[in-house]
Amino acid sequence: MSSGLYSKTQVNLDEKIDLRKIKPYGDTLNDGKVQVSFTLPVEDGDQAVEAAKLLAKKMGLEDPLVAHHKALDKEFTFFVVYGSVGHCVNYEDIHVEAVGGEVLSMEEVSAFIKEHIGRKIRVLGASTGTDAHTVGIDAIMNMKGFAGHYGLERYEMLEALNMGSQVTNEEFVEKALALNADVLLVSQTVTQKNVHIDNLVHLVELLEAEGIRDKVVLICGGPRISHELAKELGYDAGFGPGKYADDVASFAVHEMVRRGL
Ligand code: B12
Repeated sequence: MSSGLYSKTQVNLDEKIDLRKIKPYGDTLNDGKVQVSFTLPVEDGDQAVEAAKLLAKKMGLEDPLVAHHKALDKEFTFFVVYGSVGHCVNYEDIHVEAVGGEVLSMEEVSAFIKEHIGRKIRVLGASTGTDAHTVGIDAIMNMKGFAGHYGLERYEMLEALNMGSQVTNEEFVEKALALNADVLLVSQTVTQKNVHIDNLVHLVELLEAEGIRDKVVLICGGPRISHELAKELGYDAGFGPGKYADDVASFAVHEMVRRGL
């Protein structure tokens, strides 16, 4: 990360960027332009547009402009509003808890396992609780992979089983015990009413009750999962969008070796 003032040469900026006070960039540096979208439970029309504008002002947007409004049905309207924010953040003060560590290729993961663990690793994954979304866990596990990254099922030194979606925590733990799994992968996509938090915590409690929490590498992932949240909930790591099988496998094998599993 750079510090203090610097100039970006790839865009035509005649001002210096001060990383201690960054604001959104719209048309010009520091104009603070943002776009927000939301739905209001009212019929589309002039009054609804005014309501959206007022709400945007209350959110702190200056000069809000309702750029788009569309009736979803008779009682709901969707809005896109542009405006400027006056706030800025100090980029240099931000410290993010990230998984970190070296990311190995699929072949390097296999070589690493052969050299440091000396046996195949058993990986169990599922989208748990009531969550019906499978694409995230499939992206990590399926043989064919996702976005150019082969999934864990293709890794020579991994035995990977994907249980699919809506797997209860009890079924998941039962399977983990039956397989003597080394690595557990949990996907959570629905976060409404924090259902993912309750579900993820419940799984940790079950693993602890069975006495196997310390014997596995426990990883969760999903569009709204951060490493920081995962750690808070008692997981070893958390992965969100833009992370693939190689990120997960690299973390898991290093973690196994680090903990002597
Ligand atoms: C496809 C989809 C569906 C499909 C799912 C089909 C299937 N077989 O999976 C269907 C139509 C069934 C569906 C249903 C529902 N859906 Co839906 N769905 C989506 C949609 C359009 C795409 C999700 C997706 O596939 N993303 C692609 C994958 C690859 O991305 P990803 O999950 O983020 O995965 C990446 C990372 O997060 C990470 N990752 C993910 N999991 C894991 C796990 C581990 C271990 C690791 C390491 C990494 C990892 O790696 C992946 C690759 O980088 C999203 C909206 C959107 N555009 O995102 C809504 C969305 C997720 N759905 C939503 C909702 C609300 C629902 C329903 C509740 C709707 C309803 N009222 O019935 C139901 C779910 C019911 C239930 N019981 O779960 C909301 C969730 C809101 C929230 N935050 O809670 C979204 C965001 C739509 C929205 N804007 O409202 N849905």
